[in-house]
Amino acid sequence: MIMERTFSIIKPDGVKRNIIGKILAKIEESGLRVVATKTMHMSRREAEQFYAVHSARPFFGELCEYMTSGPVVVSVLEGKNAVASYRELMGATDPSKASKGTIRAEFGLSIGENTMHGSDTLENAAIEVAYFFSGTELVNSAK
Ligand code: YYY
Ligand code: MG
Repeated sequence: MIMERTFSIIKPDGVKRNIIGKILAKIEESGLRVVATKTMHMSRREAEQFYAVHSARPFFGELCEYMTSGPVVVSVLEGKNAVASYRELMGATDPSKASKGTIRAEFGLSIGENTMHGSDTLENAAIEVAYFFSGTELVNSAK
């Protein structure tokens, strides 16, 4: 079995509404394991760097403003095909278009306040994990 790691953020709207546990439960129920997690409050610089790929998009300023508006929960998730399976569990970017049963369909408020981030490729997952976690914060998961 090919195990992968992906990077997840519970965005400020999720933390504000006190649904961290509900979201992590859904992640665990899907078969993924949380191998590292912490609450943090991103600085403007961290948000801008994290979303640098979107810097030319019209929503960039609003996105960075929002991501720094309150604490977030950053996690590293491990499992079979973790990158794709977590994207599927999150659902489409716009919660109104996300499939029933996905986290964004259940909890997302709008395309901006869509509760979750998940890496889109294995390569970006490795970059994003390394951006927020040091090697000593990552454990070996129980097999
Ligand atoms: O990967 P994903 O989060 O599903 O979407 P992206 O296209 O990478 O956009 C990142 C982030 O930007 C999205 O989660 C919300 C915000 N955003 C927005 O506010 N308005 C858009 N039209 C597109 C994206
Ligand atoms: Mg994306």
